[in-house]
Amino acid sequence: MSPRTAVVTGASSGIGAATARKLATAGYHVVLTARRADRLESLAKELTAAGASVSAHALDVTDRPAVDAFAASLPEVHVLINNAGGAFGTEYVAKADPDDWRAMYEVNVLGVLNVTQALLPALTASGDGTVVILSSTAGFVAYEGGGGYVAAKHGAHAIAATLRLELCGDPVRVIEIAPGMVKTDEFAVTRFRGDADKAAAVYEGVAEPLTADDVADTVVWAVTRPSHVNVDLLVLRPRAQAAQHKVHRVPGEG
Ligand code: 8X3
Repeated sequence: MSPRTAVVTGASSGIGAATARKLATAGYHVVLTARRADRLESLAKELTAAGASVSAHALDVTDRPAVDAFAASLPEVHVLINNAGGAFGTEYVAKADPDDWRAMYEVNVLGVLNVTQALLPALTASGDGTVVILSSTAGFVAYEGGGGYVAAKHGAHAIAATLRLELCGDPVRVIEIAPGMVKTDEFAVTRFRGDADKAAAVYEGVAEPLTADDVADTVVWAVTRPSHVNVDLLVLRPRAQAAQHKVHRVPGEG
């Protein structure tokens, strides 16, 4: 039997790269996509050398014609991991730049729409498709300075919830994984526009924030449940984070 094909967006780093690695280990043919072709190529090389079946496609999920061309190039798709996303800026609503909000809506909401729409025919034709949307706890709770990201992730949650209703009766399940505090190389640095000190302060004193591997583990667990089992929505946080504003910090930790 040929391996099932899984497409991962934002696969060049963080949760996307970790998920691609684990899907490859689980026996999937993994199609790596992200904007940064050089990083994709090195991940593809690493996985191929380890015996995995992978291919790499440079792709910006906000570029619809490129997404359509990418979809047309795939012979089959069984699993789509909508992971590409990000937060840009921490300004309060009163001061936020609409361009940042637009960019967050583009990648976190329209990016998911673009790729999901383009691959849905193939996912349905597979007879056993799975769409995963990596949302965030920001899809459920607001916090100061989070405005544009919170709005966008509420949008990502809305796509998952709506699509699940609309696909009821079709052979495609829709899984939403909503992580809380995850320490990755890039998420907070991007949010703080490259300010590594401010990014590090997010995790200060937190003994064990989630890692990209923790989230990838959960994504792959959900995807590999039997086809009739749909993990609708899974919220994942570190033990030290009981709620968005309730984070246990110990000086010297983290
Ligand atoms: C990232 C989690 O708390 O920064 O999606 O919104 S949070």
